[in-house]
Amino acid sequence: MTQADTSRDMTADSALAGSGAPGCSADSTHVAGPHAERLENLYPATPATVTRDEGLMLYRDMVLGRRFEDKCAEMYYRGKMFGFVHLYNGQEAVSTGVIKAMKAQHDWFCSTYRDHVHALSCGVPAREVMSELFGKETGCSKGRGGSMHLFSREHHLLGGYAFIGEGIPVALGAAFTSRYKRDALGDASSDAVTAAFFGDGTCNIGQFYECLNMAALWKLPILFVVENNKWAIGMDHNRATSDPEIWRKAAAFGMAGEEVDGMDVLAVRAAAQRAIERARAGEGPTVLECLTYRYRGHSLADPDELRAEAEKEFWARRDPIKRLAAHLVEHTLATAEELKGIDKDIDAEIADCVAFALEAPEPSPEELTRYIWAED
Ligand SMILES: Cc1ncc(C[n+]2csc(CCOP(=O)(O)OP(=O)(O)O)c2C)c(N)n1
Ligand SMILES: [Mg+2]
Repeated sequence: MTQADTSRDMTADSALAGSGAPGCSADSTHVAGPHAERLENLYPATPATVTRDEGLMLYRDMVLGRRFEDKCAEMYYRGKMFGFVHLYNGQEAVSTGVIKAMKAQHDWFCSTYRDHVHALSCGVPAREVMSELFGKETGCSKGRGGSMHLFSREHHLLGGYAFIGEGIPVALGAAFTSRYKRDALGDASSDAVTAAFFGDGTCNIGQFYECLNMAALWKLPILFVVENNKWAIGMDHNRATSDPEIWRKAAAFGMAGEEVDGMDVLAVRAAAQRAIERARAGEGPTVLECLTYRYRGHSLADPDELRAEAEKEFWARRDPIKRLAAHLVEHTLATAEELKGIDKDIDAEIADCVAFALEAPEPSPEELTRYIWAED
């Protein structure tokens, strides 16, 4: 039985088990709409386990992402950043769950315009990310990219991309390279896996399907990580998509597909680990659809007036950071004081990165045309 078959079976079970899932008949879920109902009806995952060290590392990464983004909002409204800025608040479990399941500076990552937190999870220093957002020379893209174009060769971040879907073929190329080095050039150590992150709205454009096709055909080691936050700017996913269950589209290409609670970092991590294992074993790609939600508007220029309060409250109650904190305390893996200590350390790191970025130099005008060609 293929993974795609397994996933199909899981859905059949889930449909049967769905009516008994906790909270699915609650009014609050119903009011929050079909995306919320889907989350409540998810096939109950085997509870994921985590060690103390791993749990603290995951917690730290999510808090870093959250507080970094909150600081970005503050700096944007204070006029320190310009251009479009898209924040990731609410979706942290996806970045942390997937990227921390992969090998730093070995595997490859490709993002979108909503890329700050992906960069941080990849290990790009907060100083470099904040500097980039201020257009400074010390930024990870030397101040030439800005919010939507973070890049780090050192941390294998292949870029944030402003056009939706633009990063998917780039990620496919990285996955192809990894396979080509091993199979055609005989480098047995070439086992890198690539993760491509993109949103629900992006799954309605051609590049997504073209890349799924090639990835399945060549059994490429890639994870198509769909961050289904229900909205594509102001378009409700359920109004724009023939079958809103994106993970099912994997089966049409004969590849594995899985849906996961994207507000549960342990569940995301466990699903990512399964997909990574398959990819490294030469079993090919996976579509991993993470059901999640962005707490803020599409960008900081969006007043966020379209979305229902009940829907926002539903997702806020499932906050991934609070959820992991509760898990760690409940399983005596950490105390509330220890977690507060981490929060404090992160606040210091954020204050440091802002001070660093404010002080950092602008790119020199003499270097206006530098970094356009590869030899630079
Ligand atoms: C090729 C292209 N078409 C249209 C746009 C305009 N656009 C910017 S964001 C966006 C919605 C994307 O939604 P989704 O993929 O769900 O990502 P999210 O913003 O929710 O993370 C669109 C259509 C674009 N950036 N690129
Ligand atoms: Mg979306």
